[in-house]
Amino acid sequence: MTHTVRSTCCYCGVGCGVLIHTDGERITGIDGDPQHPANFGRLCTKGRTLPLTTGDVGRALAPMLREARDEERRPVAWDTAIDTAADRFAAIIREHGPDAVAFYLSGQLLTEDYYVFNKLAKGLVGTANVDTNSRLCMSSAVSAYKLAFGADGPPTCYDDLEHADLVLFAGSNAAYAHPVLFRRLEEARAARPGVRWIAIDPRRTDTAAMADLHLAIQPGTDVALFHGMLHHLIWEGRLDADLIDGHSEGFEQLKNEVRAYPPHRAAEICGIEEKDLVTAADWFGEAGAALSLYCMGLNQSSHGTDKNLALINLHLATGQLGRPGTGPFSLTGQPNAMGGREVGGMATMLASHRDLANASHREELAALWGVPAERLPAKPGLTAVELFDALEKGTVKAVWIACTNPAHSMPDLAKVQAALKNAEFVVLQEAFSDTDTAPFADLLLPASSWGEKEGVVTNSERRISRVRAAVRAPGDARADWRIARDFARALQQRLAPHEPDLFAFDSPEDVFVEYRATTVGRDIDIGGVDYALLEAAPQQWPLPAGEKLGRARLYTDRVFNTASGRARFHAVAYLPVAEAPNARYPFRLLSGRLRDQWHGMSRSGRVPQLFEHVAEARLAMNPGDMARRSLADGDLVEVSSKRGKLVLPVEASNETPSGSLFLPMHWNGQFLQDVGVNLLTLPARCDKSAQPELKHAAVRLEKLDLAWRCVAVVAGNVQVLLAKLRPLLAGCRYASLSLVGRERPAVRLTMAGESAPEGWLERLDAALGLAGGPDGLGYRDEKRGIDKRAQWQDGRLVAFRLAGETAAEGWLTEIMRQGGGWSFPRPWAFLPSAAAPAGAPAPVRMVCNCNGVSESAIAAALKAGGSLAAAQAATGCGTACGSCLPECKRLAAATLAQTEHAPA
Ligand SMILES: Nc1nc2c(c(=O)[nH]1)N[C@H]1C(S)=C(S)[C@@H](COP(=O)(O)OP(=O)(O)OC[C@H]3O[C@@H](n4cnc5c(=O)[nH]c(N)nc54)[C@H](O)[C@@H]3O)O[C@H]1N2
Ligand SMILES: Nc1nc2c(c(=O)[nH]1)N[C@H]1C(S)=C(S)[C@@H](COP(=O)(O)OP(=O)(O)OC[C@H]3O[C@@H](n4cnc5c(=O)[nH]c(N)nc54)[C@H](O)[C@@H]3O)O[C@H]1N2
Ligand code: SF4
Ligand SMILES: [Mo]
Repeated sequence: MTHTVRSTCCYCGVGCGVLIHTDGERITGIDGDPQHPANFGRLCTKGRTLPLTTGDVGRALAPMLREARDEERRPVAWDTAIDTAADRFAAIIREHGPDAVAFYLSGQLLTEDYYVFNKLAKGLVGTANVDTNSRLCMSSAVSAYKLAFGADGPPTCYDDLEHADLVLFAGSNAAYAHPVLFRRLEEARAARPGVRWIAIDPRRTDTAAMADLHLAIQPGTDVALFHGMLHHLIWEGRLDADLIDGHSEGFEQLKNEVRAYPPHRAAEICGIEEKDLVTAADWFGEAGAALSLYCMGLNQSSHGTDKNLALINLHLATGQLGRPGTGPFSLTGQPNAMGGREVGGMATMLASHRDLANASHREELAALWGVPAERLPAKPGLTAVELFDALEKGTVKAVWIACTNPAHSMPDLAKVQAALKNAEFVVLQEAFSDTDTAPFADLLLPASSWGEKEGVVTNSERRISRVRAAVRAPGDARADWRIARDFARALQQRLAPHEPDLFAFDSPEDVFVEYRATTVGRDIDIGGVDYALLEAAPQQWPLPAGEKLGRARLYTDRVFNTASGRARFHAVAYLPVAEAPNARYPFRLLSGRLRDQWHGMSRSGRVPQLFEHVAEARLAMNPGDMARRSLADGDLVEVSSKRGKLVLPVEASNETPSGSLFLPMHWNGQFLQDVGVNLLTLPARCDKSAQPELKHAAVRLEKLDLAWRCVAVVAGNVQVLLAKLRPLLAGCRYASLSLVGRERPAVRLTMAGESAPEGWLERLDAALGLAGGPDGLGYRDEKRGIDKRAQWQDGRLVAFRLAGETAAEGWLTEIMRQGGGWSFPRPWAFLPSAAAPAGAPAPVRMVCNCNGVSESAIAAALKAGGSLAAAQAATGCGTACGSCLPECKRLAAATLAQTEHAPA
């Protein structure tokens, strides 16, 4: 029976509502929920392709346990898995105390999952060693909101996107990372002339390219910029005296601090023109409503909290908050980063915005939980980086990791790998079985995932939405809240058998009801919320019992959550990045997101069409820097920092400023020979938020001449092929996997080394089934080290593998991408040159992924129609999810300018 289930997208913090279509067994389709107030029916590329990521392949299907480190894991029954885990944890806790164990969670867990884990750690075990990947993501925003306003949480809502006259993107590439919000902003700007955008980003991102003013600051200099802007506004007298005098404290100290940042000096620190800084300040000061959207460019810094505070200072000083279209709006990254903060899902907080250090907060919570107040830790536990350090040192002996992939996403990965190797017992609760963390797990627990689980998530605007199951989980996978509950009960039997069952939950709703009780009377009071209400319509917090609607905006009355009720200015000083470029490591390495991939790609990396925007890992470099170093597109380089090195091809990028390099965070050991960018990053962190400086590391480059290359492209079941090819990556100097094509997708493996590794080619051919057959052809020139194979089926090229001479890979790959149609003599597959034979399809760069429209098709339609609107009507580009609209607009500007200047 086909039916439709309302739920929420599991990717980003926009929190789009979705309608999942199912035949009862499988998820068959998806649409944006027209009624959901985050997206009103829109979805981005990632959301639209979610059904393609479901099914059994690649999933963790049964609990897997190994008795000893050098053994293979073997499937076990759930009872055995839970009892073993409880025995191991209980023994360690008895012998070494509660702080010898730790939990490492995720902003992608649902609120109920998160709540159970936190109660388990803080209320049962009595440790605050429960941190999450939000430490790598939102913790600077949390610290700054608390310091400035007295409580965590953005004072803003999505409606503000439509009311803002000035939108300031600070360290946010919303065009890629929050696409549906970006669509709303584009529409708002189109509807209301006079709306201005400023983007602050060292790179010329799609977001920056669309802005009216792009401040391409030197990485890490945001505090100087915001202080310079405030200096100018103070000088111009554009301040809100009522807010400063009547509702805040600390302005005089800030004013003193800011004296040191006249615009010319601030601009010099930032490496921008003084006039641009002044323009930005003027626009901010003049705006009827100024809204800042900020994200990892501010947070992921050793001064992340200060960057946030300096921006909040600007809003407070000019009174740009508490009204429609105004406010400092921290965009959350993960779908439930906010929910994690609500339930106290970090080492530095307790449930419902309570503080560990506050004795009455501990007593309140202990009473609600029915546990002795002394059990609740009074001091912060280990934050992410500290937690893995402690595992390495052996002070923490067991770790429970859920819904995150730290062996890819943490900084300084060599250390994290050593920590996971050194741990006595590692539990990993994962939906997929092939992640970079999985090999370290002594116990791998299969989790159900999107489309299979129930609960709630809170998006960037404090809005709680229901997440609902449409199908049953594959294999033996179980819901995260349930795994946490079963383990918690088993552990309680061992540690506190005489206390009443602390985890008497029979459903996620039971958990929600208990969580709700902890919020009553707090700033995030959701006493008026239940599942039924959320199913009718998602709600913003706070929403206390008796009220009908959540609060869209906070601090509208200028009363803040501090003891005095006043907001606090913070006189922070600008400090440079922790690791400045130097003679040995002259480049700054930046990292961040691609439009169509999600983090470690365990989900998005299964969808061939999500590789069409960016096909493989490449290090983006400014063309001028490349020319100075005699580097050409595709050349292999070894990029290294003090901590590690990685071999990758370089790619010319006008987005990347001279002196900087950019590597997407996504690529990892499932797609590359090594775990990716975080081999190079550093563990330095913000002293207020403990958030690491993932965005800036000093690195150097060395061109490599790896003479022996091999390229293979093979069509078929890409999941099966990926699994077969992954073991071939490790040990190569350079190797990269990606997916190619759409209707007849293929896997592509590129590899380079000094020579062919012993037996590697034979293993490759065996994995790909290229060992021969009637429709296959081979070519070998042993003297020159050349070995090529190709295979056809029903007149189509279905596989080729070139070793030792790979020049023809470009056009052959293009043929595969376009379905394999072959109209040449077969031996032409072994032509030595890069030039495609006449009749071979021209290379296609896909811009619009939803409708499959290429760059050249858009350019042709632009030339024919004379406008973007005409091109859209002709090709459909950018008319589905709109993620490619910024790129379409850039193409239109370039193509139409060319046609105008072309001689008639
Ligand atoms: N497609 C996609 N969307 C996602 C995600 C994904 O994996 N894929 N992940 C989600 C998550 S968890 C998060 S946290 C968000 C992240 O969303 P964003 O923070 O918007 O994305 P990033 O690309 O990490 O970083 C944003 C920008 O910060 C810039 N930057 C680097 N250093 C500095 C600096 O010193 N100052 C300033 N002002 N800018 C700097 C980078 O050049 C980059 O363009 O995205 C969410 N959405
Ligand atoms: N250099 C650099 N490093 C970064 C960043 C950066 O910008 N630069 N960004 C940082 C940021 S902001 C973030 S948020 C982190 C993200 O880093 P991670 O949290 O490591 O990223 P994911 O790959 O999303 O990991 C989530 C895991 O949970 C699994 N999973 C999916 N659904 C479920 C489920 O329902 N239950 C369970 N149990 N598992 C599930 C997925 O398969 C996946 O392996 O990376 C950080 N690291
Ligand atoms: S913007 Fe895209 S990824 Fe984010 S919630 Fe919406 S559909 Fe999902
Ligand atoms: Mo994040």
